[in-house]
Amino acid sequence: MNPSPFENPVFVTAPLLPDLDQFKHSMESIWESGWLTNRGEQHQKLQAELQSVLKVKDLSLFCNGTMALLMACRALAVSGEVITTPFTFPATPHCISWAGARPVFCDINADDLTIDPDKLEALITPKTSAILGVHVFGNPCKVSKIEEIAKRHRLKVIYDAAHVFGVEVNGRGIGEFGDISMFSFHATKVFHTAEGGCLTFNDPSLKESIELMKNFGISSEECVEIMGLNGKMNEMQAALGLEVLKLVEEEIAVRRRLFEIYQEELKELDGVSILSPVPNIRANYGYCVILVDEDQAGLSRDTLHHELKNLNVMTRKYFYPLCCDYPHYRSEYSDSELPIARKIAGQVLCLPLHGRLRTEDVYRICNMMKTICREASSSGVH
Ligand code: T4K
Repeated sequence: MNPSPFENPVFVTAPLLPDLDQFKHSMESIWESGWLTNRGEQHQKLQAELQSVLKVKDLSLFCNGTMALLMACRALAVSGEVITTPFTFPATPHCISWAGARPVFCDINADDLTIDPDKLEALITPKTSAILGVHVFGNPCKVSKIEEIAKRHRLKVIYDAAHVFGVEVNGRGIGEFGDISMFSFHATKVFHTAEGGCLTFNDPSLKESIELMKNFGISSEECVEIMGLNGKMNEMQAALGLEVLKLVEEEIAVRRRLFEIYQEELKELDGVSILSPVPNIRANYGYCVILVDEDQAGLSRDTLHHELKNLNVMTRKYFYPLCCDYPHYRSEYSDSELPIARKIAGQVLCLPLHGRLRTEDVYRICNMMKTICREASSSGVH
């Protein structure tokens, strides 16, 4: 029997929302204080709490992750060429370009979808100033190898840590690796402030320049020291973050249970493999990612995406197209380059995963997928 569609669309994610009365209470105290932005009380509280939750030496809050990443590139004075991955959100290469450097795309590993350090070294030229790795879908880059290459060639290392809130590698906060890491606190992330983000860093001398940069370069009433911009997080964002933070551990636990159902239910689906957290990490279950091998599954990723959409299941093709295929970067790359990234971009699909989903919704989505795959292989339609 054909599965019946969900009554309402099931999105790939849905924001974690705190109790509204509790949030109103926070808003009242902001109203009473008359202090809405520029390092207010909520901002300072959130900064302190995140420092301990993320297990990092220092951090600086931002209005969004993209602005934070741009300022990380500027704070480290990247120039010339920056080696990065094509399998990411547009923000990653765009920040390199806005900082005045050229993104050079390196292929990815098929096992964890992060930048492949074994292919990285061949791309280093006298113009290379930095490596910008992305911890994709919660899986950390191969940080030790990258650190070793960067040291040998005296390169800066920036991590786009938009997807890895709360992730730890062998007990260390993921934000400790590299020179600077950027976390996104967008509404679609495990932890969020509606829009927001932060930079984490170990070198205390970076603090001053980052703080100056995100506040127009103003160091005192009469002194504008550098050419900064406005990257500040406001009090309403910070207050939302403080409330969301109280719920994050439970959110991750619920996501983990739902993820394990997907894992169990989909394990015998031919040609469909699920991306599992790599060993030795504390995962955050931000995404449920599958790869569809058309030859084995008997249907393409696009067909599965389309069929699920007809049943009101709104999966997403993160990250297709690859960044190297955007018009801005396209002329520099041919179709035969970056073979693993190209293959993965053609197979990847993100399934709904968030704490507002019910267990029965996940079973229902898995059953829908089994029916779609069964019918495709019996009819031979790709
Ligand atoms: N680096 C990486 C690796 C990133 O993935 C991102 C952002 C960034 C950098 C940049 O960080 P920020 O500057 O954003 O802090 C979404 C997010 O908007 C984006 O933040 C995220 N990555 C990306 C992976 O996913 P879209 O274009 O797919 O968003 P949208 O509006 O289609 O939302 C996805 C689904 O989420 C919707 O179908 C429904 C649900 N949703 C969304 C919003 C905004 C809600 O239920 N409520 C909401 O308020 O990019």
